[in-house]
This record gives sequence, structure tokens and C-alpha cells, in this order.
Amino acid sequence: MITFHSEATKLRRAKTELNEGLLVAPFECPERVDLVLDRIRATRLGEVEAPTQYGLEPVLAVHDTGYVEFLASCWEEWKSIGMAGEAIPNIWPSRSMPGARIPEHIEGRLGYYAQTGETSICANTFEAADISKDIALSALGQTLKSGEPSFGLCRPPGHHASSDQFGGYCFFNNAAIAADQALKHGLSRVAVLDIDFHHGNGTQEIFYRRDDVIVVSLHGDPLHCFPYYLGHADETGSGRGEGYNVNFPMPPGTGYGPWSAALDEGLARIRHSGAELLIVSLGVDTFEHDPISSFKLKSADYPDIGRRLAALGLPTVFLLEGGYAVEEIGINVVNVLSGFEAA
Ligand code: OKP
Ligand code: ZN
Repeated sequence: MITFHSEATKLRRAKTELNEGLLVAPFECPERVDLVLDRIRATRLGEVEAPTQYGLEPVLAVHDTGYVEFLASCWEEWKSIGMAGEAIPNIWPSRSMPGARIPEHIEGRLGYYAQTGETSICANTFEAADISKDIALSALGQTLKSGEPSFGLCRPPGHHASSDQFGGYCFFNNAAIAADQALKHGLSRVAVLDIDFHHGNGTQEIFYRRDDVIVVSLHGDPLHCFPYYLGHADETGSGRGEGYNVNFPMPPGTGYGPWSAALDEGLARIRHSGAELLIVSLGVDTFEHDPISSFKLKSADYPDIGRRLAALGLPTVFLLEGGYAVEEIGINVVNVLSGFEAA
């Protein structure tokens, strides 16, 4: 399997994440990429190639123009008015203050375009998000051309990014951008399967009213788990999108037995949808020792996930999302990919 990777993803090196009331070193760190890459090389999974540049047009096809402009200029603007640290939002439009107008001050714009407060914007955040989406589109291009599976070693991740908000370490929704481009290349239906621990709220929002992309997500129950406000089982899509959004929320502590049963149900839904391409939002924060998640999957479970995905028989693009138990992230990611290849 070919991997797409660029050292430029590591240009984003945020110093701060707001976690448990403290500013800590971010869980979503550049070292994650090195650990996955080392494991790909050690196991000889396949070639590692540099991405092609696709520009912003595929981004603007799923994201709001004002949002993209905000991301492009936020850090420079923040610095230029002498803010001391990284750009961290602390006020949002909310139930009591819906805020229809977009403020001019960067602090107000930052909150307007933010879902959450843990994700700091720092130097090169836009550049890293831009290359991350190039990696996703390069993987897609390779799979569309060859029919063979490919892996995009994306960083930052994408699945929390909605049409006009960043959050949960995500800026551009790599999987949504790739799914949308696959349709523009002539496919009539694409599936996004999100197996990251956290609900892919951004992907859900982007495709909620559409029937050309079926979105299936397995995740921690939002009553108990981030991102808390989306991801319930009764969110099934709306309008022509009705029936094309499928959520499998599961309680903290869920292990591979019930998790893999939900996976099989999700795969059956994808099979019946008639999707011609599978995009996997591959997070391995379902791992038992992940520091910010609470499922109980073991390293030895991941090859079996790969095997089950391969049984669908679809051209498949894997895109990295989360996974923070940094020692094991490489092992778990490559276990899924090699399980897929061995099937
Ligand atoms: C990004 B991805 C834990 C809070 C979690 C942010 C999680 C972002 C996950 N106490 N805060 O889906 O892996
Ligand atoms: Zn996650």
C-alpha cells in the first residue's frame, strides 16, 4: 500500500492545548507522524510518496470562504496586535448570544470560527492543514487511478472541522474534501467510515443533507464523550440526506466485541448504499491506553478491523485522524493497514 506523507505536516508545532484547566503540550503533536512512518518503514508496508499540490479549490468546495480566509490570516493578525501567546478562543456565539454578524476584531472572529477551546492556532497552522489535505487528495488520486488502497498520513486531522468551524485539533476536513472530489471525478456515491474514538461531527455536518456521501461513524457516546453535542443515533440525515448518516454511539469502556459488531452493521449499511469508494477516517484513539479516550481496543484487534474493511471489496482510501498513545500509534495504524492488505 502506498503512503502519502510530507515532513511539512510537522510545521505546525503548537505549544499549548487547554486541557483539564491547564495549558499543556498538545496531544496532537508532530511526533505522531514520525511514529507511524517509522512503523510503515519497519514493516515494509510499501512505498512512501510526497503529495501533489491541489490548491484551495477542493477546500472551498466544502468549506466557507470566510472561514478559509480567517485560517489563512489568523496567526499573523493575532501576532500583529501583540497577543502574548497562541491564538486560543474564549468567547463564542451561543444560545443566549447567537451573533449573526461576524466581528472585525481577531478575538471575535477567532471565536466565531471556533467550535472548541482546546485547539490553539500558531505559526504554520494553515500551511500544515493545506498540506494535510494535499496528502488526502494524493491518496484519493492514487486509489482512483489504480484501484489499489492507499494511506494518507494526514496531520492535522480533519473530521471535527465543519464547513465553517475548526476544533478538536482539526482545520480542513480531509475526508470530506476527498469524498467531495471523488464525486467530482465521476463517482456517484462515496462512503466515509469514521472509526476514530470521537464522533466525526464535521463530516456529519458537511454531508447531512446529501445522499451522495453516506457517513457512518462509530464513537464514544456524546452524552459522555467529546464532542458532546453531536453524534447521537437518531441523527440520520435530513431532506434527501435522510438515511445517509449513521451513528453508532457506544459507552465508555466499550471493548472489541461490541465495537466490531457495530462495525459490521456499519459496513452492511455501506454495502447496501451502493457506494463505489470507501474513505476511512482512521483514528486509533479507540486503543485501550489512549490518554484522552475510553474504549478498550487492543493492538491485536486492529488487523481484524483491516480484514473486515477489506471484505467490503471497495477501492479504499485510509486517512489518519486521531490516536494519542504515542508509543503504540504506529503499531495500531499499521496493524489496520496490513490486516487490510493480508485479506
Ligand atoms: C480529536 B480527534 C479530553 C478532551 C478531548 C479534544 C479531543 C479532540 C480529538 N479530556 N478534547 O477526534 O482524535
Ligand atoms: Zn479522536
